[in-house]
Order: sequence, then structure tokens, then C-alpha cells
Amino acid sequence: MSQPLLTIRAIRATPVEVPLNFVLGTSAEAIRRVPLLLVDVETEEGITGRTYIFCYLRAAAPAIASLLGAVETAVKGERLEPEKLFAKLKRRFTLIGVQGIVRMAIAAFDTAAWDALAIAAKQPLASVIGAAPRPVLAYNSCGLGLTRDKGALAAEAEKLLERGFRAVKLRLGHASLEEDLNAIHAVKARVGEGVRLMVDYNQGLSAAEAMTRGRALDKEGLYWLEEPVRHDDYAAAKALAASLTLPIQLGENFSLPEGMSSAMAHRCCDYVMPDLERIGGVTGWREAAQIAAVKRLPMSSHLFPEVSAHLLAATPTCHYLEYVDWADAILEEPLVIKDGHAIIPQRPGNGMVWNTDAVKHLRFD
Ligand code: SMN
Ligand code: MG
Repeated sequence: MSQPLLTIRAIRATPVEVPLNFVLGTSAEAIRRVPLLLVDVETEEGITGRTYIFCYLRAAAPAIASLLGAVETAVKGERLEPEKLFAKLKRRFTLIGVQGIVRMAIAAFDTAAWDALAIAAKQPLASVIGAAPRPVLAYNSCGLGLTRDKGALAAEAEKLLERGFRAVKLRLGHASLEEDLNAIHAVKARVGEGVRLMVDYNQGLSAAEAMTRGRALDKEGLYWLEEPVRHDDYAAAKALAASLTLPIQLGENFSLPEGMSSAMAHRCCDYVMPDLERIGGVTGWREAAQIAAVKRLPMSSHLFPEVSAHLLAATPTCHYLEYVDWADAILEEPLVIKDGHAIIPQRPGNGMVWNTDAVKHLRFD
């Protein structure tokens, strides 16, 4: 693709808080509403690129917006070339360290910049990065949090199969293994054979407890076991991967492609699932996809399904899209799911346009 000529004029950041349709009860905390930061990269040519990031904490939103101000100072007036600017920003922020929310701000800028490029090229983002827009296999990751109410859990699991989903993800990490097994059995009994069940501990177990619970879960026909221990305890994850048949899934905490490489060097997982805002935006994702391809590791996504669908279409070891509906409330045209697959829109760019009325309503600064 010949790169369209665009010049960066400004970056705008708008914080919104979206109430969730399904509470996300993880082993660390229950999430009922999500603070998102909507990021617009404006160009002198009148094209605006967009993305949103998930701030986890409301307090992080103004901090990331402020960091985006520093990014703007560094790139304003420059030609919009995401890979070059990514390298420049990494160098510029070396002294504070390209991690945490600094890295999230760079990733947000990068993702919105790629959107602007694709809009200028009048092509979907997937096409610009070398893939045909095609349906991408997805699992429904809404809800299914830690709860004592197994009836409500089963009912929720059934509801999540609407639109043809054939895979869902259950959060685990109850006080006892028995309660984890009860939750698994409640969901399995309701969704029946033929629906894949992923489970996610959100780093909730010690290495020893993970081995005990992992061995019990190994007999349950689950599809993957996600983040059983602290995300950077590669030794514990490696021991689990070596001992269990159940595949170990890691990745939402890989920090930049370099972080993914270090994890891979430990052979600590069977599957990977980078997160757009932690892996370094579209630029970071593409590098991560090459690492996964060399290692022949199936690669899924974490959150941000609207952009991740494009990225997975261009990922050689594309595995599963994690679907959540969080951004539906603030988008003109929410991501479409059909027969359990995300449909990449034919619109130019990543396809996201803000629903300005909803944004006005949900804005919180
Ligand atoms: C998750 C964690 C935090 C916020 C949203 C989702 C979870 C996942 O680990 O993999 O979906
Ligand atoms: Mg997870």
C-alpha cells in the first residue's frame, strides 16, 4: 500500500463510564462499569482516527489523557507513520519507562493512527495490514463471574449463547476447588455438549494450589486454563503446562512484544492472547503475531473486539476473538456477531464511530 500523506494535528481524549450488561466478577474484583477513554487522532487533512482504551480504574483515565498530551507534544506536525512514531515515542519515554499507563497511551495513539491511515486508504484496517476481512471465530466473554448463585450462573451462560456463540468463559478462583467445580458443572449442565468452556483465574492461585486445582480441572474437558498464577510467574506456569493436558492460556499481561518474547522463552503456555493496549497497539500486535507464528502458538485476543477482529484476520495463528459488548453503548455501529463469528465491517478504518449522544451522556470529566 502506498502510504497516504497525513500530518498529525491533535489528539483528543474523552473519558466515559459504561455500565456493563453483565457483571464481570473476577477473583480480584467485580467490575460493574468500565471507564473507557475515547481517543481521536486528528490530522491536518481532516481525517480523524479513533480507538478506545480500557482504563481499569476511573482514576487512571485523566492520567492517561494527560500522558496522551505528552504524546501529542512529541508527534504534532509529524507525518503519520505509526511504526516510525512508535519507535520515536518508545525512545522519547525511555527514562520514565515504556510500561503501565505510559505504554497504554502510546498504544492508544498507535491504534487510532492506524485507523486514520486505513480511512485515508478507504479500506478496512484488516485489508491495510494484509488480510481479507473475514468472519473471525469468537467466544462470548461477558459475565460468568464468581457467584454463589449457580442457578443464575447457568441462566447467564445460556443467554450468552445467543447470536450463535459456541464458546464462553467462566471466571474461577472461589475459596475452594469444590466451589470452582460446582460452577463448572452448573454451566456445563446448562450449555450442553458442543459448547467450549474456557476458565480464567485472573492470577488468583499460588503455584501449589494451581497444581492441585489444575489436576482436578484436567478431567473436566475444558478448553483452556487462563492465568492460573501471577502473570509473571513463568516457572509455575511452565510446570502446569508440562503437567496438564488442559492448555494453559496467557497473554493479557504481556507488556509489548518484548514481554511476550520473554514469556515465550520460558515455554510457559500453550496459547497466547495479547491485549491491544498492553502489547503496543496495532504496531505491537503485528510484531507479537510474528512471534506467535514462529513458535506456532495459537493466538487469541483480549478485549477490544472491534479492533482485534481486524488484527486476528491478519494473524497467521489466529485462534479466538474474545468478545465483550462494552463499547456497544458508545458506538454508532457496534460490532456484529453472526453464527458465533465477529463480522469485520467493510467500512474504511477499524469501523468505530462514536455515538455522540451516548458519549455526552456517559462522559465523566
Ligand atoms: C478480564 C480481566 C479484566 C478485565 C476484563 C477482563 C479477564 C479476561 O481476564 O480475560 O477477560
Ligand atoms: Mg483473562
